[in-house]
Amino acid sequence: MPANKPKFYLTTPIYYTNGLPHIGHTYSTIVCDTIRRYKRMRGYDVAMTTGTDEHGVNVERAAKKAGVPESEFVAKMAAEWKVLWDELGIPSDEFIRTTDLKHAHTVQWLFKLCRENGFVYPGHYTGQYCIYDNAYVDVKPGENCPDCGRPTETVTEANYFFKLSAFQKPLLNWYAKHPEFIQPESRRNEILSFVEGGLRDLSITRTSVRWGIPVPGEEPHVFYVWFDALTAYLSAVGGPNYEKQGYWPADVHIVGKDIIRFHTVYWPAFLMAAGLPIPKQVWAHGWFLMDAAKMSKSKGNVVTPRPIVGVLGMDALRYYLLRETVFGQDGNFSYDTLVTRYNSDLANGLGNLASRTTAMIEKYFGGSVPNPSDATKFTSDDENLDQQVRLRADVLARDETPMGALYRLEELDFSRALEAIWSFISSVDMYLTSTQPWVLAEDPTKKERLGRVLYTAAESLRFIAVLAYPVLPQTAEKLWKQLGQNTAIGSQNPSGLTWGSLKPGTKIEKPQPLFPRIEKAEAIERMESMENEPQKQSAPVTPATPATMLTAGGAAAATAPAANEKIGIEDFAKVEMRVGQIKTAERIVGADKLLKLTVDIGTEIRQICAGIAQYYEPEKLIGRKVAVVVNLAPRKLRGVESNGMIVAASVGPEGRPVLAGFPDEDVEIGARLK
Ligand code: ME8
Repeated sequence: MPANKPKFYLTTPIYYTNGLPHIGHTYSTIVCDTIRRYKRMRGYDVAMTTGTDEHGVNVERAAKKAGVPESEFVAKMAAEWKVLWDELGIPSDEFIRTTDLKHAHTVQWLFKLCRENGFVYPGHYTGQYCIYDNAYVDVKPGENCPDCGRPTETVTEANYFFKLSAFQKPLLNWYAKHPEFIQPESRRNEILSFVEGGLRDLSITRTSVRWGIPVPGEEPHVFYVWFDALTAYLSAVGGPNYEKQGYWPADVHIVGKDIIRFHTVYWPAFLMAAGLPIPKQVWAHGWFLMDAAKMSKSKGNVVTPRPIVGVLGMDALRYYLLRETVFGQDGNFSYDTLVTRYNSDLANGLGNLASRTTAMIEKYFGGSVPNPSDATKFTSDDENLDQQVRLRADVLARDETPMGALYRLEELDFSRALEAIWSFISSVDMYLTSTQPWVLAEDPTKKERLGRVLYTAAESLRFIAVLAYPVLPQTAEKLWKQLGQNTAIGSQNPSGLTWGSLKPGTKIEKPQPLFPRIEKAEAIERMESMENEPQKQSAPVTPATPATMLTAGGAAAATAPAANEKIGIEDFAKVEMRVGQIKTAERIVGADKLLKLTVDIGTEIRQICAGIAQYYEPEKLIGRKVAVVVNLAPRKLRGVESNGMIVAASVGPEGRPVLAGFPDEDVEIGARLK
């Protein structure tokens, strides 16, 4: 990988830990993951941060109600969030908790800079506060929060104030100079008129709350949760040493429209006061509604992702959320439309095109991609049809025309990008219907023509796989493999797609359905009954697992059963562990924790990434025998494919990895551990 890849940094909101993720949170995270995959394909070195916002009076009270210390309460919740993202295949590159020490240091440093620059002063605040939104609100005592409608509380306390009023002009100048900063346009107008209306100084510390980051030397002051939480974006990529990592300023903060003001007014003002770079863009998407109301835990109208993923798969959820709603606008969620989309667009649309094409190549050409003969010569009427497909494919893969899916992805216009791809899918379907390859197959003199038609369909599928990958990563990868491609689809640059690159003779895989059709009523019933089951604990409550299987950040602990839950021997037997020998080891540019290893496991040499770079010198690992989980599905870590896991003990509070090994006896490479 070239060392000079441009960096791209994006973030989800740092979610509150007072509930578990629902479809709304999942949407923001899926959006970020889609952008991350897209940008990686386009050659960027991308980092994505998500995390948990764990301080504040709300958490203080929730922990009290649960009868546990705050730290225990938030640790359990944060683990749940992290596990869910890992399980859904959308883990962040940086998962920041606002209770992390490195984060506390960054917040205190930011405050110090703002104070040294003269933008902080002591005072007293009396007014109404909404503990749910963590916002000071301009209402009278006894009135409800104008944003969420819940009761407000009167707060009187000594605070440090931030001179937000001094930033009215600098902010307006910033918005004028960077019209792309607030997206979409409608939100920009809303913020402009808010700031033009004048800004009042903001209390950024609190003395009536205990559960927060202390203001050094000023106890009992703790930081106001938004001063704290926003800073997490910066702590995740180096904090005071952000320049070393090179990801700051963020390229885009993806947020819901509920928190746009904090991100486009407070946050740039804090950064300006401290003299730090301002993020390039804040993109506020709309809300998912249930029965016309915002889906939210407090209203009890939430839908969670696990049942949907369990019944229809993660790609179906990703497709539905990104296709159904224009990015930036509100959307309605319903199981009914979800299953309708699944059956029409995924099972009948993409799934059907893929299976009919691969099945015909299997049947008529023994599973080898046929030769298109001269792909540039178009003579007969039929061949004009070929040309049309080819031209449409070329347009789809362009980023300078609004008809191109790439253009739409670049604009974060996901629904139209998908619309363009799906309209191409139906034109390829129509092409097959008009050319009737099954009729051509009956006439041996038409064999060449038949080959050309099926080549055209298969090559179209290759374009579709690459272009759909950011949204449908699992499906695109399956399709890619079905087309006999053995490169990593995630590193294909879609703008480099060239018609005719699919090699004739390539062996395709046996056709397998990408999306089995599903009966609507049954699917809905299954999802609803799973949704109504009591929430299953999926995260280990304490991280006291004795051995961690290491890839990045020990993600394997993610799906471990709770400490007291027993598994049967048949469960253990599913994990295939073998003795491997490390052949090469190198650091990965831009990933401080990871080493890229090649490991001989007896039958083959595997590439495996392990999160041990901070504890092991690569040179010293060569020749070492290790325990390897060999039947783990391959995954990408920092853009590098990892095909297995190295087993290590996790030692001490930091979880220092110590490689499991065989120092006393000589063991054969490839021997199974049981
Ligand atoms: O606000 N539709 O955290 P939060 C779409 N901790 N998106 C939704 C949604 C819905 N119905 N409900 C939630 C906080 N979201 C703060 C953020 S950032 C420094 C601190 C998404 O857990 C959306 O992105 O309440 C929204 O902005 C975010 O979750 C709010 O998450």
